[in-house]
Amino acid sequence: MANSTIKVPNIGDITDVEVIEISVKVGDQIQQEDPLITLESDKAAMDIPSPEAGKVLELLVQLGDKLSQGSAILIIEADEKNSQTPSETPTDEAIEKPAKAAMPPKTSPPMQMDTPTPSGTAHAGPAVRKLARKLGVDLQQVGGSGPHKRILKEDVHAYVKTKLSQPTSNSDFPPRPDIDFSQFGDIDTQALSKIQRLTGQNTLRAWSSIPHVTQFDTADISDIEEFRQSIKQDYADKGIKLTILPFLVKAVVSALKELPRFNSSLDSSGEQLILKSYFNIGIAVDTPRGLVVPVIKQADCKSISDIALEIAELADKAHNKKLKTIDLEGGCFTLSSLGHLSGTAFTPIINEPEVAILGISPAKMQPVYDGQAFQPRLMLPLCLSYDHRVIDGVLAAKFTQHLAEVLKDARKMLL
Ligand code: CAO
Repeated sequence: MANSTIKVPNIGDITDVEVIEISVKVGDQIQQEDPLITLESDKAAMDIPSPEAGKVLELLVQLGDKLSQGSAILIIEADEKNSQTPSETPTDEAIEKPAKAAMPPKTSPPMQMDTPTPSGTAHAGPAVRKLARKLGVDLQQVGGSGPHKRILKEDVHAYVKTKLSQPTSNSDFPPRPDIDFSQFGDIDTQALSKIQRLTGQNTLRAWSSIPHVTQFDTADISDIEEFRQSIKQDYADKGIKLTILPFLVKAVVSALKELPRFNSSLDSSGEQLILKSYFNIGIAVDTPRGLVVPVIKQADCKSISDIALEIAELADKAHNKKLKTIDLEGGCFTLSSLGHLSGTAFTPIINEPEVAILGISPAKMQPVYDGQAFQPRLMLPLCLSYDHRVIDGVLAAKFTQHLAEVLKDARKMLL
């Protein structure tokens, strides 16, 4: 048995790299490829594995030492099998040879390099790095709960568990690193409701898989609003809350009839377009538990007051957790109104498998030039997001133009 000095192998062009971890102690029996120390430069961290098996006789480095290629790390008493043949004798020269994994071409980064992220280099010991490699975990994505944010085995296991419990997505986004926000100030952690989690999954899938474009336009609703105000109280006396929304539902039905491509869905292969001859309009309803979209079935066959009643009923059911699956199925097109709140425009996310959605922001009085003078008109912002695989910009412009026409003169909805 021979004593051998193990030295830092070829680690690329970097020198004076700090020892941040020592993984063995005097007396340890080590195997070939067992990590001995971890070096960390300002750009990366790397494990130095043992090129030979044997027993550690003496440590020649301390934490904080700066090492370069060829620096002595420790002395081992090499195992017998290492010294059985002359070619395998662990002479200093043989041991100085970089381990297989530590032999990058000059132009390549050194072995086991963790590329840095804006949040810094991953701090982890060799055992944790080994575990991460085994599980295919990128340590840059794992938050460290050990001293100085060092990543522990438990952190790697927790990361894997979290990843496995997350819904899969067809996107290739790199996972977001966990951040301990409490280091910056007080925090309060709240679980998302089931509706919020489902909405999150659905909107993420739609947003990542559908090429969205949003067409903005305005509609002059002065006359409709004047009409609505004139009959609103009568309807209220009959228990019907007549808002602007039922008029918008009717206008959308008219536009869907005019431009049937908006009343369609792509099949799951994305190669066939399914055109629908029914007119079911979803209405986004905000509830304390999240957003739900009940559907007004056969809106083309219903009067404005019927639709007003149904919106009120569905919104009431949504707030009281009374919606059934049937209330939420079969939509062709969705209307999302933030009209009672504020804002000038927004970009709604398509309610897949539909191909378009209309967002409504609050109507505002605006000066509109009629060719001779500016007139005060109540202008309603329209925000039409559409699936560019199915609808092109010209069609989208025609859709909002049609909406604007029928909303300006409600009689056109009857045509
Ligand atoms: N411009 C001006 N006034 C508007 C308007 C608009 N775009 N939209 C609604 N209004 C008016 C209504 O006409 C009504 O006026 P009156 O008091 O004179 O009758 C008033 O604002 C209140 O309307 P409302 O909000 O109570 O009723 P609604 O029929 O317009 O909407 C509902 C019902 C259930 C859709 C709505 O309450 C809601 O939940 N909206 C949120 C939808 C949402 O969250 N969308 C975003 C999805 S993306 O996160």
